[in-house]
Amino acid sequence: MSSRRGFLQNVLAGAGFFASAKVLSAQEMQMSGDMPGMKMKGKKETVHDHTSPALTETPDLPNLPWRMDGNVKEFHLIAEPVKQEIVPGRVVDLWGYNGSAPGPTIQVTRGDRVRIIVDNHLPEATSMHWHGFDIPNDMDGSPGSSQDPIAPGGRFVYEFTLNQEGTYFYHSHMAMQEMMGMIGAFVMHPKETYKPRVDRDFVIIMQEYAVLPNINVPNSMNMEFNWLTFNGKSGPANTPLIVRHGERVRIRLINLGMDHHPIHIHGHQFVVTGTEGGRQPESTWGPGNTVLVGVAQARDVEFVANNPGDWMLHCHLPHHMMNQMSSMVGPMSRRNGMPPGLDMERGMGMLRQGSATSEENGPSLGRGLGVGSTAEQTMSNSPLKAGNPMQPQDMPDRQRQGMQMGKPEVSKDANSVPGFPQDAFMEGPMMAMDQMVDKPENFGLRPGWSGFMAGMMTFVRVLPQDKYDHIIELREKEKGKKPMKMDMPGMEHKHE
Ligand SMILES: [Cu+2]
Repeated sequence: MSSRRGFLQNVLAGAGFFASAKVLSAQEMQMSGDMPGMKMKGKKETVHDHTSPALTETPDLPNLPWRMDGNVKEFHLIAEPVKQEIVPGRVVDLWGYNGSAPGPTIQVTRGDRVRIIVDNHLPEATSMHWHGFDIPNDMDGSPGSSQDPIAPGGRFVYEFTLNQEGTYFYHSHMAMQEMMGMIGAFVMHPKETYKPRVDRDFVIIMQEYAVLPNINVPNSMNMEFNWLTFNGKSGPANTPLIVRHGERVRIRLINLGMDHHPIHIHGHQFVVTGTEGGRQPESTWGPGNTVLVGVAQARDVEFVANNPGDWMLHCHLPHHMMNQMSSMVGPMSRRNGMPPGLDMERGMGMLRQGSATSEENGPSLGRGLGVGSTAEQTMSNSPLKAGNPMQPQDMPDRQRQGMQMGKPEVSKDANSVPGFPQDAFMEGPMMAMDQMVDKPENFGLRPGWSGFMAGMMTFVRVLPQDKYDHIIELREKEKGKKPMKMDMPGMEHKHE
């Protein structure tokens, strides 16, 4: 086995095939694209192939291209540090694959022989586990038992035949690396489509990060999280799921983090048609609109998009519908206002010991987690200045830029109501940034929408034909402006 692998590596390295996955051209991918539904029939494909399954779209993430080597479908994954822009202006240092966290989505068909070359460009050892795959033990990617970890700068070549179908994923089997982002979707399509066939097929991967203010690296030890992502983006930066009125839709939900997420859809009832173990028999399908996706689980849901409109799809944990939750820095914001009877220095909240980011005065996330927050804070949902909510000019330029900064509507006596404020400064006009997250898929949303879509939230936009066509047209124009994308050829044109 290992000598064959070594031989292969040499051949590939010699041929210069895999300096980077990005060298695979669109043409190569197209030529090797033997996936059902991907064949280009004539110049413009207008007719669906109703016997093969719909290809999966992963909003905000690319598909992983492949090449055929004989009868083997060959993929190349690079584990590496990445800069992931979670929302506009918030770039976080994560670890992922081929430039993103999560990594690109892999799609195969039942029966495929698959080879995946994994290069480790991380500063430490890693391993690649194929979650839920029925494959030989020495291909399982369990560090220390089925293989040695892949050393920094090293490579491991996995090869197996897949006789499964459903929603699977790949991830680093090093626990803290998982919390740095190291996962990607691995969809195994059936040879022939299920009935009823879905018209649209989406993947959403859920992750969570604890990123304290003024730092770009998540604290992977923390147990409470202030950035909750779908496919590496937090609302309102997610690209909505665009579907036509009347289409049957599948959404494949995958969760890898420290929390379980109850995912809820508005305006529709769905059925759970699959788990991380594959397809469920139709006799198990009961209607629902919220599905709990536990850690390391996948849930496929299907529904007919028979109710037009812009419908929220989101995790229903209240704290997962917010961005960047953290308490303020410094003694004034972390104690109960100005204490009476103290000298001016202390009364004003001047630091007497430690720094602004010390354990005592530093930023924290929610309740009792990590540095600086062993106790509940007796503080409200700032910013709080009696009767005078924070104004746009109070914000740093970077934040103000592109934000709409409308005034929240609060009653005259708001400050006298115990509990105020709750959402007044965390949701709504103050947080709206429609222009910052503008993209074709957001066209026509109600102005100010983005102020209410933080955290694990996106839309399923169920559109009449003309609106749908318009958005696809805008998307095409946008694509023309950008350099080459790594999507599979044929894929996005399929439904036009
Ligand atoms: Cu959640």
